Amino acid sequence: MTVTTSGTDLQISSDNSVFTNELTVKPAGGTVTNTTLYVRISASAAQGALSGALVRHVSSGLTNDLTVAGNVYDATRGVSSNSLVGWDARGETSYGVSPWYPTVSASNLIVSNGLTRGSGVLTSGTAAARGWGGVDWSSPDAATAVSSNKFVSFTIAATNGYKLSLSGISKMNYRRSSSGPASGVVQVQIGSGSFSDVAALTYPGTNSAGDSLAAAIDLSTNPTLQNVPANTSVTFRIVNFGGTNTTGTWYIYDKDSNPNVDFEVTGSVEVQTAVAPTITSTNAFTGTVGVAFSNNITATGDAPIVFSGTGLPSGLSVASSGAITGTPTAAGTFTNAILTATNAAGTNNQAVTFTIAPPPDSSFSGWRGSNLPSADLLLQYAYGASNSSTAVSPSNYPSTTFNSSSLVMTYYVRKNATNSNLVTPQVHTNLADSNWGSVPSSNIATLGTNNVNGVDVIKKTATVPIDGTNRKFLRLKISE
Ligand SMILES: [Ca+2]
Repeated sequence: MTVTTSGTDLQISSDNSVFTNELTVKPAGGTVTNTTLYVRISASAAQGALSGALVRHVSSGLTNDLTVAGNVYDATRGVSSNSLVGWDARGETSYGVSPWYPTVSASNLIVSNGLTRGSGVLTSGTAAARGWGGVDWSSPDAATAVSSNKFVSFTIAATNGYKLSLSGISKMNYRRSSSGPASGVVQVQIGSGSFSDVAALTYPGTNSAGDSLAAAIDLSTNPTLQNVPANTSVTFRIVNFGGTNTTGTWYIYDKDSNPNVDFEVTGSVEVQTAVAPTITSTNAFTGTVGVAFSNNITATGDAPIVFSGTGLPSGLSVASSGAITGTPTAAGTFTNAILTATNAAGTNNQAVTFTIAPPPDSSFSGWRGSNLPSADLLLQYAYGASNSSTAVSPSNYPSTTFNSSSLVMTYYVRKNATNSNLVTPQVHTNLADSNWGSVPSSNIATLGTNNVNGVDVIKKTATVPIDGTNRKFLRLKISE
Protein backbone atom coordinates (compact mmCIF):
# COMPACT_ATOMS: atom_id res chain seq x y z
CA MET A 1 0.00 0.00 0.00
CA THR A 2 1.10 3.57 -0.63
CA VAL A 3 0.91 6.50 1.72
CA THR A 4 1.48 10.00 0.40
CA THR A 5 1.71 13.47 1.82
CA SER A 6 -0.19 16.49 0.61
CA GLY A 7 2.95 18.27 -0.49
CA THR A 8 6.62 18.70 0.12
CA ASP A 9 6.03 20.55 3.39
CA LEU A 10 5.23 17.21 5.03
CA GLN A 11 7.33 14.04 5.09
CA ILE A 12 6.65 10.54 6.37
CA SER A 13 8.81 7.64 7.46
CA SER A 14 8.33 4.12 8.71
CA ASP A 15 11.63 3.99 10.58
CA ASN A 16 11.91 7.57 11.82
CA SER A 17 15.13 7.80 9.84
CA VAL A 18 14.46 7.99 6.13
CA PHE A 19 11.70 10.48 5.34
CA THR A 20 9.95 10.88 2.03
CA ASN A 21 6.75 12.24 0.50
CA GLU A 22 5.58 8.83 -0.65
CA LEU A 23 5.98 5.67 1.29
CA THR A 24 5.20 2.09 0.26
CA VAL A 25 4.28 -0.14 3.12
CA LYS A 26 4.71 -3.70 1.99
CA PRO A 27 2.29 -6.39 3.12
CA ALA A 28 3.55 -9.50 4.85
CA GLY A 29 1.51 -12.54 3.80
CA GLY A 30 -1.18 -10.36 2.23
CA THR A 31 -1.76 -8.34 5.38
CA VAL A 32 -0.34 -5.00 6.36
CA THR A 33 0.39 -5.31 10.01
CA ASN A 34 0.05 -2.41 12.39
CA THR A 35 2.77 -0.03 11.28
CA THR A 36 3.91 3.10 12.99
CA LEU A 37 4.34 6.01 10.61
CA TYR A 38 6.36 9.05 11.53
CA VAL A 39 5.39 12.47 10.21
CA ARG A 40 7.54 15.56 10.21
CA ILE A 41 7.56 19.02 8.65
CA SER A 42 10.26 19.28 6.04
CA ALA A 43 13.12 21.68 6.47
CA SER A 44 12.06 23.52 3.32
CA ALA A 45 8.60 24.38 4.64
CA ALA A 46 7.77 28.06 4.72
CA GLN A 47 7.40 29.87 8.05
CA GLY A 48 3.96 29.98 9.58
CA ALA A 49 1.12 27.53 10.09
CA LEU A 50 0.96 24.55 7.77
CA SER A 51 -1.95 24.84 5.36
CA GLY A 52 -3.97 21.83 4.21
CA ALA A 53 -1.35 19.38 5.31
CA LEU A 54 -2.44 15.77 5.38
CA VAL A 55 -1.23 12.21 5.01
CA ARG A 56 -3.29 10.22 2.55
CA HIS A 57 -3.89 6.54 1.89
CA VAL A 58 -6.12 5.45 -0.97
CA SER A 59 -7.37 1.90 -0.95
CA SER A 60 -10.19 0.21 -2.86
CA GLY A 61 -11.63 3.55 -3.87
CA LEU A 62 -11.60 4.84 -0.31
CA THR A 63 -9.50 7.79 0.65
CA ASN A 64 -8.25 7.97 4.19
CA ASP A 65 -6.84 11.34 5.15
CA LEU A 66 -4.99 12.19 8.30
CA THR A 67 -4.83 15.95 8.68
CA VAL A 68 -1.72 17.35 10.23
CA ALA A 69 -1.40 20.74 11.96
CA GLY A 70 1.80 22.47 12.72
CA ASN A 71 3.77 25.68 12.78
CA VAL A 72 7.05 26.51 11.18
CA TYR A 73 9.08 28.92 13.19
CA ASP A 74 12.09 31.00 12.17
CA ALA A 75 15.07 28.72 12.64
CA THR A 76 17.03 31.69 13.94
CA ARG A 77 14.29 32.41 16.47
CA GLY A 78 14.00 35.92 15.09
CA VAL A 79 17.51 36.70 16.21
CA SER A 80 19.25 39.54 14.37
CA SER A 81 22.49 38.83 12.53
CA ASN A 82 24.30 41.12 14.96
CA SER A 83 22.51 39.90 18.06
CA LEU A 84 24.40 39.95 21.32
CA VAL A 85 21.74 38.70 23.71
CA GLY A 86 18.06 37.89 23.29
CA TRP A 87 15.24 36.79 25.54
CA ASP A 88 12.17 34.75 24.56
CA ALA A 89 9.43 35.05 27.15
CA ARG A 90 7.32 32.19 25.79
CA GLY A 91 7.99 29.85 28.69
CA GLU A 92 7.83 32.42 31.48
CA THR A 93 5.19 32.17 34.19
CA SER A 94 4.49 33.93 37.49
CA TYR A 95 6.36 37.07 36.32
CA GLY A 96 9.37 34.93 35.37
CA VAL A 97 12.56 33.85 37.03
CA SER A 98 14.97 36.56 38.19
CA PRO A 99 17.73 36.78 37.11
CA TRP A 100 16.58 35.68 33.69
CA TYR A 101 19.46 34.70 31.49
CA PRO A 102 19.31 35.35 27.74
CA THR A 103 20.33 33.37 24.73
CA VAL A 104 23.80 34.64 23.89
CA SER A 105 24.52 34.87 20.18
CA ALA A 106 27.89 36.61 20.25
CA SER A 107 31.13 34.83 20.97
CA ASN A 108 33.48 36.19 23.62
CA LEU A 109 30.61 37.83 25.49
CA ILE A 110 29.75 37.08 29.07
CA VAL A 111 26.46 37.79 30.78
CA SER A 112 27.44 38.45 34.35
CA ASN A 113 23.85 39.10 35.31
CA GLY A 114 20.64 38.19 33.52
CA LEU A 115 17.57 40.39 33.55
CA THR A 116 16.96 41.06 37.21
CA ARG A 117 14.03 42.73 38.89
CA GLY A 118 14.94 45.63 41.15
CA SER A 119 13.81 45.18 44.72
CA GLY A 120 11.04 47.72 44.19
CA VAL A 121 9.44 45.63 41.44
CA LEU A 122 6.85 43.37 43.01
CA THR A 123 5.40 40.04 41.86
CA SER A 124 2.07 40.11 43.66
CA GLY A 125 -1.21 39.22 42.01
CA THR A 126 -1.73 36.87 39.10
CA ALA A 127 0.83 37.14 36.33
CA ALA A 128 0.09 36.84 32.64
CA ALA A 129 1.48 33.75 30.97
CA ARG A 130 4.37 34.24 28.54
CA GLY A 131 5.48 37.36 30.35
CA TRP A 132 8.50 38.39 32.41
CA GLY A 133 8.12 41.46 34.56
CA GLY A 134 6.29 42.63 37.65
CA VAL A 135 3.96 45.13 39.21
CA ASP A 136 4.10 48.55 40.85
CA TRP A 137 5.60 51.00 38.35
CA SER A 138 3.82 53.97 39.88
CA SER A 139 6.81 56.29 40.36
CA PRO A 140 6.12 59.75 38.89
CA ASP A 141 9.46 59.96 37.11
CA ALA A 142 12.64 58.06 36.36
CA ALA A 143 14.64 59.48 39.26
CA THR A 144 12.00 58.39 41.74
CA ALA A 145 11.78 54.99 40.10
CA VAL A 146 15.56 54.57 40.40
CA SER A 147 15.58 55.55 44.06
CA SER A 148 12.73 53.10 44.62
CA ASN A 149 14.52 50.30 42.74
CA LYS A 150 11.70 50.07 40.24
CA PHE A 151 13.75 48.92 37.30
CA VAL A 152 15.10 45.79 35.67
CA SER A 153 18.73 45.39 34.70
CA PHE A 154 21.26 43.07 33.15
CA THR A 155 25.03 43.17 32.70
CA ILE A 156 27.25 42.04 29.83
CA ALA A 157 30.95 42.38 29.06
CA ALA A 158 33.51 41.35 26.47
CA THR A 159 35.95 38.68 27.60
CA ASN A 160 39.74 38.98 27.68
CA GLY A 161 41.18 40.33 24.47
CA TYR A 162 37.88 41.58 23.09
CA LYS A 163 35.96 44.83 23.04
CA LEU A 164 32.23 45.37 23.06
CA SER A 165 30.27 47.82 20.91
CA LEU A 166 26.51 48.24 21.18
CA SER A 167 24.41 49.08 18.16
CA GLY A 168 20.90 48.97 19.51
CA ILE A 169 17.88 47.44 21.12
CA SER A 170 16.42 45.80 18.06
CA LYS A 171 13.29 44.46 19.65
CA MET A 172 11.23 44.81 22.79
CA ASN A 173 7.86 43.12 22.87
CA TYR A 174 6.02 44.31 25.95
CA ARG A 175 2.70 44.11 27.65
CA ARG A 176 1.33 46.40 30.30
CA SER A 177 -1.95 46.86 32.01
CA SER A 178 -3.87 50.12 31.76
CA SER A 179 -2.50 51.18 35.15
CA GLY A 180 1.00 50.02 34.28
CA PRO A 181 3.87 52.31 33.25
CA ALA A 182 3.33 54.46 30.17
CA SER A 183 6.96 55.56 30.06
CA GLY A 184 10.45 54.38 30.73
CA VAL A 185 14.07 55.12 30.04
CA VAL A 186 17.00 52.93 29.14
CA GLN A 187 20.06 53.77 31.19
CA VAL A 188 23.53 52.35 30.80
CA GLN A 189 26.44 52.13 33.19
CA ILE A 190 29.99 51.51 31.96
CA GLY A 191 32.12 49.77 34.56
CA SER A 192 31.52 51.39 37.93
CA GLY A 193 30.59 54.76 36.44
CA SER A 194 27.30 56.54 36.75
CA PHE A 195 24.19 55.48 34.89
CA SER A 196 23.28 57.74 32.01
CA ASP A 197 20.17 57.89 29.87
CA VAL A 198 20.61 56.43 26.39
CA ALA A 199 17.01 56.16 25.14
CA ALA A 200 13.48 57.10 26.15
CA LEU A 201 10.79 54.42 26.10
CA THR A 202 7.07 54.80 25.63
CA TYR A 203 4.55 52.04 26.09
CA PRO A 204 1.36 53.39 24.52
CA GLY A 205 -0.30 50.02 24.08
CA THR A 206 -2.33 48.38 26.82
CA ASN A 207 -3.51 45.50 24.66
CA SER A 208 -3.47 42.18 26.50
CA ALA A 209 -2.10 40.67 23.29
CA GLY A 210 1.03 42.69 23.83
CA ASP A 211 2.75 45.30 21.76
CA SER A 212 6.15 46.25 20.42
CA LEU A 213 8.25 49.37 20.65
CA ALA A 214 7.37 51.77 17.86
CA ALA A 215 10.94 51.64 16.57
CA ALA A 216 14.21 49.97 17.32
CA ILE A 217 16.55 51.93 19.56
CA ASP A 218 19.79 53.02 17.91
CA LEU A 219 22.80 53.00 20.21
CA SER A 220 25.46 53.00 17.48
CA THR A 221 26.00 56.75 17.66
CA ASN A 222 26.57 56.79 21.40
CA PRO A 223 30.37 57.00 21.70
CA THR A 224 30.48 55.74 25.27
CA LEU A 225 28.87 52.47 24.15
CA GLN A 226 31.50 51.75 21.49
CA ASN A 227 34.74 49.85 21.95
CA VAL A 228 34.16 49.14 25.62
CA PRO A 229 37.33 47.33 26.75
CA ALA A 230 37.51 43.71 27.82
CA ASN A 231 36.05 42.87 31.22
CA THR A 232 34.44 46.30 31.55
CA SER A 233 30.85 45.60 32.47
CA VAL A 234 28.02 47.29 30.60
CA THR A 235 24.87 47.35 32.70
CA PHE A 236 21.55 48.15 31.08
CA ARG A 237 18.75 49.39 33.28
CA ILE A 238 15.16 49.74 32.09
CA VAL A 239 13.52 52.23 34.41
CA ASN A 240 9.73 52.35 34.10
CA PHE A 241 7.43 54.93 35.63
CA GLY A 242 4.08 56.63 35.27
CA GLY A 243 1.88 53.75 36.37
CA THR A 244 -1.42 54.90 37.86
CA ASN A 245 -1.82 52.07 40.34
CA THR A 246 0.62 49.95 42.28
CA THR A 247 -1.08 46.88 40.83
CA GLY A 248 -0.23 47.94 37.28
CA THR A 249 1.83 45.37 35.37
CA TRP A 250 4.65 45.51 32.83
CA TYR A 251 6.23 42.55 31.10
CA ILE A 252 8.71 41.59 28.43
CA TYR A 253 6.06 39.65 26.58
CA ASP A 254 5.92 36.74 24.13
CA LYS A 255 3.68 38.82 21.91
CA ASP A 256 3.67 36.48 18.91
CA SER A 257 3.49 33.29 20.95
CA ASN A 258 6.49 31.75 19.30
CA PRO A 259 10.11 30.88 20.11
CA ASN A 260 11.40 34.10 18.61
CA VAL A 261 13.19 36.45 20.95
CA ASP A 262 11.03 39.20 22.43
CA PHE A 263 13.80 41.43 23.71
CA GLU A 264 17.13 41.75 21.98
CA VAL A 265 20.30 43.84 22.23
CA THR A 266 22.55 44.03 19.19
CA GLY A 267 26.15 45.00 18.64
CA SER A 268 29.53 43.42 18.07
CA VAL A 269 32.34 41.82 20.00
CA GLU A 270 35.64 42.27 18.26
CA VAL A 271 39.27 41.55 18.91
CA GLN A 272 40.72 44.30 21.00
CA THR A 273 43.93 45.48 19.39
CA ALA A 274 46.35 46.99 21.87
CA VAL A 275 46.73 50.72 21.22
CA ALA A 276 49.92 52.46 22.32
CA PRO A 277 49.60 56.01 23.63
CA THR A 278 49.73 59.08 21.43
CA ILE A 279 50.18 62.37 23.21
CA THR A 280 47.53 64.80 22.02
CA SER A 281 48.22 67.82 24.19
CA THR A 282 50.16 70.91 23.11
CA ASN A 283 53.90 70.91 22.59
CA ALA A 284 54.22 74.51 23.73
CA PHE A 285 53.51 75.63 27.27
CA THR A 286 53.78 79.08 28.76
CA GLY A 287 54.25 80.11 32.36
CA THR A 288 55.49 82.88 34.56
CA VAL A 289 58.16 82.96 37.24
CA GLY A 290 56.55 82.94 40.66
CA VAL A 291 53.09 82.06 39.37
CA ALA A 292 51.66 78.56 40.00
CA PHE A 293 51.62 76.54 36.80
CA SER A 294 48.94 73.92 36.08
CA ASN A 295 48.38 71.99 32.91
CA ASN A 296 47.73 68.44 31.80
CA ILE A 297 49.26 66.04 29.34
CA THR A 298 46.60 64.13 27.45
CA ALA A 299 46.98 61.06 25.28
CA THR A 300 44.89 58.55 23.39
CA GLY A 301 45.51 54.82 23.76
CA ASP A 302 44.63 51.98 26.06
CA ALA A 303 44.17 52.83 29.72
CA PRO A 304 45.94 52.97 32.06
CA ILE A 305 48.45 55.47 30.74
CA VAL A 306 51.28 56.67 32.98
CA PHE A 307 52.93 60.03 32.27
CA SER A 308 56.38 61.38 33.08
CA GLY A 309 58.66 64.18 31.98
CA THR A 310 62.32 65.27 31.85
CA GLY A 311 64.08 68.56 31.21
CA LEU A 312 61.28 70.70 32.57
CA PRO A 313 61.98 74.24 33.79
CA SER A 314 63.07 74.34 37.42
CA GLY A 315 60.09 74.29 39.77
CA LEU A 316 57.86 72.18 37.49
CA SER A 317 57.20 68.45 37.64
CA VAL A 318 54.96 65.86 35.98
CA ALA A 319 52.70 63.52 37.97
CA SER A 320 51.89 60.03 36.71
CA SER A 321 48.36 61.30 36.04
CA GLY A 322 49.75 63.73 33.47
CA ALA A 323 49.35 66.84 35.63
CA ILE A 324 52.18 69.35 35.20
CA THR A 325 52.36 71.49 38.30
CA GLY A 326 54.73 73.68 40.28
CA THR A 327 55.94 77.24 40.27
CA PRO A 328 58.63 78.23 37.75
CA THR A 329 61.69 79.79 39.33
CA ALA A 330 63.54 81.04 36.26
CA ALA A 331 62.52 82.84 33.12
CA GLY A 332 63.55 81.69 29.68
CA THR A 333 62.71 79.39 26.79
CA PHE A 334 63.26 75.74 27.68
CA THR A 335 63.46 73.47 24.65
CA ASN A 336 64.87 70.31 26.21
CA ALA A 337 61.70 69.07 27.91
CA ILE A 338 60.44 65.60 26.92
CA LEU A 339 57.00 64.39 28.00
CA THR A 340 56.36 60.65 27.98
CA ALA A 341 53.16 58.58 27.97
CA THR A 342 53.41 54.84 28.59
CA ASN A 343 50.94 51.98 28.64
CA ALA A 344 51.14 48.22 28.22
CA ALA A 345 51.28 48.60 24.45
CA GLY A 346 54.08 51.13 24.19
CA THR A 347 55.52 54.56 24.82
CA ASN A 348 55.15 57.94 23.15
CA ASN A 349 57.55 60.83 23.67
CA GLN A 350 56.84 64.44 22.82
CA ALA A 351 59.41 67.23 22.77
CA VAL A 352 57.88 70.35 24.23
CA THR A 353 58.93 73.94 24.76
CA PHE A 354 58.24 75.86 27.93
CA THR A 355 58.34 79.62 27.61
CA ILE A 356 58.58 81.07 31.10
CA ALA A 357 58.05 84.78 31.38
CA PRO A 358 59.71 86.94 34.03
CA PRO A 359 57.71 87.77 37.16
CA PRO A 360 54.67 89.91 36.49
CA ASP A 361 56.15 92.92 38.31
CA SER A 362 59.49 92.83 36.51
CA SER A 363 58.60 95.54 34.04
CA PHE A 364 57.82 99.08 34.97
CA SER A 365 54.42 99.03 33.31
CA GLY A 366 53.58 95.73 35.00
CA TRP A 367 54.74 96.94 38.36
CA ARG A 368 52.90 100.21 38.27
CA GLY A 369 49.64 98.57 37.27
CA SER A 370 47.11 101.07 36.02
CA ASN A 371 48.93 104.08 37.38
CA LEU A 372 50.02 106.73 34.97
CA PRO A 373 53.76 106.65 34.52
CA SER A 374 55.66 109.33 36.31
CA ALA A 375 59.26 110.13 36.99
CA ASP A 376 58.70 109.43 40.67
CA LEU A 377 57.22 106.00 39.96
CA LEU A 378 60.03 105.17 37.57
CA LEU A 379 62.53 106.07 40.22
CA GLN A 380 60.76 103.91 42.77
CA TYR A 381 60.64 101.05 40.33
CA ALA A 382 64.27 101.28 39.26
CA TYR A 383 65.45 101.33 42.86
CA GLY A 384 63.02 98.77 44.17
CA ALA A 385 60.92 100.99 46.33
CA SER A 386 57.51 99.88 47.51
CA ASN A 387 54.61 100.48 45.20
CA SER A 388 52.80 102.28 47.97
CA SER A 389 55.78 104.37 48.89
CA THR A 390 56.03 107.90 47.63
CA ALA A 391 59.79 108.07 47.85
CA VAL A 392 62.80 105.93 47.29
CA SER A 393 64.09 104.33 50.45
CA PRO A 394 67.21 106.22 51.64
CA SER A 395 68.92 102.86 51.90
CA ASN A 396 68.70 102.67 48.11
CA TYR A 397 70.22 106.05 47.38
CA PRO A 398 73.37 105.93 45.31
CA SER A 399 76.57 106.89 47.08
CA THR A 400 80.15 107.50 46.02
CA THR A 401 83.60 106.94 47.48
CA PHE A 402 87.04 107.46 46.02
CA ASN A 403 90.68 106.77 46.61
CA SER A 404 93.85 107.85 44.82
CA SER A 405 93.06 105.78 41.70
CA SER A 406 89.31 105.14 41.55
CA LEU A 407 85.96 106.81 41.86
CA VAL A 408 83.33 104.27 42.91
CA MET A 409 79.55 104.70 42.84
CA THR A 410 77.43 102.18 44.73
CA TYR A 411 73.82 101.96 43.54
CA TYR A 412 70.82 99.64 43.61
CA VAL A 413 68.65 98.34 40.81
CA ARG A 414 65.56 96.23 40.81
CA LYS A 415 66.15 92.50 40.35
CA ASN A 416 64.45 90.85 37.35
CA ALA A 417 63.95 94.16 35.65
CA THR A 418 63.14 93.39 32.05
CA ASN A 419 65.02 96.39 30.78
CA SER A 420 68.61 95.88 31.84
CA ASN A 421 69.46 99.37 30.66
CA LEU A 422 66.89 100.92 32.94
CA VAL A 423 69.64 102.10 35.31
CA THR A 424 72.82 103.03 33.45
CA PRO A 425 75.92 104.45 35.16
CA GLN A 426 77.45 107.24 33.08
CA VAL A 427 80.77 109.02 33.33
CA HIS A 428 82.13 112.40 32.11
CA THR A 429 84.87 114.84 32.85
CA ASN A 430 82.59 117.84 32.41
CA LEU A 431 79.58 118.06 34.62
CA ALA A 432 77.98 120.70 32.40
CA ASP A 433 78.32 118.82 29.15
CA SER A 434 75.35 116.82 27.96
CA ASN A 435 77.28 114.16 26.14
CA TRP A 436 77.95 111.64 28.89
CA GLY A 437 79.32 108.16 28.14
CA SER A 438 78.29 104.87 29.68
CA VAL A 439 80.56 103.20 32.20
CA PRO A 440 81.95 100.07 30.45
CA SER A 441 80.27 96.88 31.61
CA SER A 442 83.66 95.54 32.67
CA ASN A 443 83.73 98.33 35.24
CA ILE A 444 80.35 97.39 36.72
CA ALA A 445 80.23 94.81 39.52
CA THR A 446 77.29 93.05 41.13
CA LEU A 447 77.63 92.67 44.90
CA GLY A 448 74.53 90.71 45.88
CA THR A 449 70.83 91.07 46.46
CA ASN A 450 68.89 92.91 49.16
CA ASN A 451 65.19 92.87 49.82
CA VAL A 452 63.70 96.30 50.28
CA ASN A 453 60.03 96.63 51.11
CA GLY A 454 59.39 93.17 49.69
CA VAL A 455 61.22 93.87 46.44
CA ASP A 456 64.54 92.27 45.54
CA VAL A 457 67.17 94.81 44.56
CA ILE A 458 70.72 94.20 43.37
CA LYS A 459 73.63 96.11 44.82
CA LYS A 460 76.05 97.24 42.12
CA THR A 461 79.14 99.37 41.81
CA ALA A 462 80.46 101.41 38.90
CA THR A 463 84.17 102.11 39.10
CA VAL A 464 86.14 104.60 36.95
CA PRO A 465 89.86 105.39 37.18
CA ILE A 466 90.99 108.83 38.37
CA ASP A 467 94.32 110.56 38.92
CA GLY A 468 95.53 113.80 40.47
CA THR A 469 94.97 115.98 37.43
CA ASN A 470 91.81 114.78 35.70
CA ARG A 471 88.58 114.90 37.61
CA LYS A 472 85.59 112.74 36.71
CA PHE A 473 81.92 112.72 37.53
CA LEU A 474 79.56 109.74 37.79
CA ARG A 475 75.78 109.80 37.45
CA LEU A 476 72.92 107.31 36.94
CA LYS A 477 70.64 107.52 33.95
CA ILE A 478 67.21 106.05 34.59
CA SER A 479 64.96 105.39 31.63
CA GLU A 480 61.80 103.51 30.92
CA1 LIG B 1 8.74 34.73 21.81
